[in-house]
Amino acid sequence: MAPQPELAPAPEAELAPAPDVESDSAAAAAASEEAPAFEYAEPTEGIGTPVDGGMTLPEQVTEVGQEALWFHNALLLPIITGISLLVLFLLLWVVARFNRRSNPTPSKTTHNTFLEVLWTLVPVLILVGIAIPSINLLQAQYNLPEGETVTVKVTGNQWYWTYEYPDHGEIMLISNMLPEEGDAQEGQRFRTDADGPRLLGVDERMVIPAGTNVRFLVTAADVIHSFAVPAFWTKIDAVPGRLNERWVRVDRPGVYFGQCSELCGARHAFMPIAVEVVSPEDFERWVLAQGGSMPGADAETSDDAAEESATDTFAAEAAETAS
Ligand SMILES: [Cu+2]
Repeated sequence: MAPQPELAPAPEAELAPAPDVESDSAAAAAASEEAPAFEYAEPTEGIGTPVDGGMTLPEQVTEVGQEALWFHNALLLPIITGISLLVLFLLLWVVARFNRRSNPTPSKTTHNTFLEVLWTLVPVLILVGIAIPSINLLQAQYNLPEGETVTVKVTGNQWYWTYEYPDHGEIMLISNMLPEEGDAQEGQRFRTDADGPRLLGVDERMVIPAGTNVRFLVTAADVIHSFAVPAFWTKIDAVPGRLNERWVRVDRPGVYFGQCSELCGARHAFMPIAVEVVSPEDFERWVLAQGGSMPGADAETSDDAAEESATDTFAAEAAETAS
């Protein structure tokens, strides 16, 4: 095995602003102090992680992914299998039935209109039958449904990922692969089982809320990378100077792993992706712990408070009337 290339210099120190330096406003400082600590969850084996000896597509945790998995398993695979078996049968039949020994005087027929129409029409119908659900599926992957959306800007770099949350107080994370215990330098954090499988554990995970539409804006800073998380049915190129878009909605909290899927240089194999899906409440805690803020947080809180007190008054009045 070739020796592993040198570890990319951790860009954390220069790029990530220290949280206490950034908090110039007293409010932000107070918020980050009050913010309860957020702890990463442990991955569940087999869901969002690779499986030993796994052959088929992984379990899907998005609606689009489940639809795509159905499309592959219930529609494409049976059709492919059927066509392959039919062609194999025809070949064997021709070999056995029409060789020189069993068929010494071959027929001189050259055209059969019925057969020609049939073998043109049937493939066309099969292709149309595949194309309709296929186009719907393609469209579903790109058309972000209306409603609350969390935007994450994903940037591929040689050889790490950065995640930005433009609507949540400019949170920016630099996600590097964690080295194995033996490879870690003195004092450097190394991977444990709680971080995930070998070559997939990262120091900073992307965190997104469950049951919410999440828009990924994907780009790259140097060469072409590809942002791929198999359990989300997501694989999209990260191209410098271009912004590619995909959306997911994951209802099941958990940790989901992926890898850069476009050959991008010496350490291409060492830029994993780890996405942690948490409840919306935990997402808010995480945002605050990162020194960010929820969009429209102030306005919403006062509105909610007003609404709540109104409801309380109404309830009290109703109770009084009832008694
Ligand atoms: Cu890459």
